Amino acid sequence: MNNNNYGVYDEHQIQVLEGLEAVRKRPSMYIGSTGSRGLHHLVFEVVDNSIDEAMAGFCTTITIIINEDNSVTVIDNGRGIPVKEHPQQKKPALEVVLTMLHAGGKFGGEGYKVAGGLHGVGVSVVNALSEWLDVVVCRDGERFRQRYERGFPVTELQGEGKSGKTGTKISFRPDEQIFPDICFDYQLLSQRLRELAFLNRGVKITIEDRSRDKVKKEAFQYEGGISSFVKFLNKNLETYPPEPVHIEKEKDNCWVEVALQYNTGYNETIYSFANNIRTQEGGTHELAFKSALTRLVNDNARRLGIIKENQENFQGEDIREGFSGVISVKLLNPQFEGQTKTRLGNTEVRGIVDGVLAEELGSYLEQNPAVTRKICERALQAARAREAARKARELTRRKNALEITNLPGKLADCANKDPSGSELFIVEGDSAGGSAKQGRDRHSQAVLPLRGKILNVEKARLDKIFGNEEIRALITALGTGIGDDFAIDKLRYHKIIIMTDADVDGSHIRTLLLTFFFRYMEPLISLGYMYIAQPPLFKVTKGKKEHYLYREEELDKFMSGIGRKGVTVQRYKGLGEMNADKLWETTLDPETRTIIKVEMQDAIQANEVFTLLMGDKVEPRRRFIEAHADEVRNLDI
Ligand code: 0RA
Repeated sequence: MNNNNYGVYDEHQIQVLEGLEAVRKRPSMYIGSTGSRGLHHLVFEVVDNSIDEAMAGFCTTITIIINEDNSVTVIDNGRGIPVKEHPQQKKPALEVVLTMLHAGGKFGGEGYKVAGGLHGVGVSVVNALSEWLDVVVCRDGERFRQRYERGFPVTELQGEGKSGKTGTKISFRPDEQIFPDICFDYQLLSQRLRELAFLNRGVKITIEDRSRDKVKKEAFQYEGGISSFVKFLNKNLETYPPEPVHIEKEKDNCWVEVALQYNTGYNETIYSFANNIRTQEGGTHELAFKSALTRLVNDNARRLGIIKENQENFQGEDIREGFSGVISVKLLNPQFEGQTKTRLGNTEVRGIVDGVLAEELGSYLEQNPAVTRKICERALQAARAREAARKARELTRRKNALEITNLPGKLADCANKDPSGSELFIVEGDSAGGSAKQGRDRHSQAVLPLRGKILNVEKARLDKIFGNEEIRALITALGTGIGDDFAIDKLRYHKIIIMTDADVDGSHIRTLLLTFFFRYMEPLISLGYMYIAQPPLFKVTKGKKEHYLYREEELDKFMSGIGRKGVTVQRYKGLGEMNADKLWETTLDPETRTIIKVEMQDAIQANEVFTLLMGDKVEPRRRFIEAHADEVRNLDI
């Protein structure tokens, strides 16, 4: 494998090899994991470099292709990676960029370079973790190409003749020695690429999937930038003002861009970004955005006499009912903090964002009195509703205290009362629930069936979920309470296992449950109590022998291994098709089953799918107050 072109190993080259060797030895240090997330990180790493070219003003189109052999190609029309000899390294700059750790950074001429988190580790990491990587650069009137294997150059940098264009094309195949499962998720890629297109106004980003029977292709290009993003969030909803408020300004070397628009729904949706990275945990930019909005609306409400002299200010949440906003900042040295390194920590950003909004949003509100009045009156309603909801909640809490020990009737509890040895299966559908109740180990396994249909119909709104009897049963069964009342020491099972069908409905229900747990019982996930069951997809019978297969890909392989004669294949469409014994054997038995632990990232992604993709299908949310009023009524009966 050492067929690289180095005649002599000088110090630098040895360092290079050691660097890439370190990446291959401990890939997770560089890309987070070698699972699906890490795999997709490779693509984003290359795309980030193209985006840097776009941010620097040199690139207008980026194309991402998933090829038939599961390699990926990223093409941009930026300046092209420099190819001339690097003065210190004495070899082509291209080779330096592709083989030296952290050499991805532009030589001189800093743009808003990303630092921190897992981003910006450099294309050399992608190179090190690829079975092969093929790079083509058009630059200086010529076209160049070089090929690498597992980080080592296996050809010289070759000229391929004249070219009038500029740009970079990188194709790579992730290394099977590093990544156990090389399967790209089109949805995951396209969601992020759409986001990047919103964040980088005008850049055309195309994604194409050639790895499946049906070729898929989408192109994203938004002249409105993050205003288009806000419109996307508010799609199909009634909105005001008709066009989002759009603010952009550079201050003290920090580029601030904000877009916002209200809708007549009740959700608050804020997306914040720093250097194109979604800051899931918020940070100084988001805090400043919220506090400036609160202050400005309160000031205007007083000025317009909507808040009277002796009345209290609106709270932030009152002002953000039905609010959709996006804030994107770009700065030189972003500090990413927090559990998932997605909170912006730079303290100077607070004052900058506050200043920009005070000026720009301040004057917008003054100059558009009709919109401002509408925003203030809306906040006034929300404040009143909040007060009423608080009273209703207090009432239900007192009532609940009296009947706290009542476990739900649908729950088939286990005999064991020690949480550390107890499991709860949350099962989709009554019939599967029935099989699970029969097939389980009654000592340690409890079963709670959820009526899938009902949940599926109501998936649109989280607060409706509280009105759903099945979900209330789930909350009671777990024993912890929710939200502010959540107490982990009351948890009745230390394994909570979601078991849904392997179809679209099943995946919706799983997404919904994960989102629910993420928002209201987050410690269940972060402390590692949540799991996903893995029921088989196929039963293959040959003679008396039965085999269970758990993945789509396994079937072909398996069938060609046993010969097709006298073989029947049964596809399980739902858990309900399996009898109790088989369910135990394949899915419940702790000795033989596989269950997958839910990671925070899974939940964050579920939440994202829920808010972003389902956000456009939502029906108007029932008021919080109504949900609570219902509870009070039910309890009175
Ligand atoms: C190093 C320096 C410059 C650009 C790039 C690398 C670069 C890397 C990638 C990766 C994918 N597409 C890319 N495009 C550019 C700066 C070039 C200059 O100063 O002319």
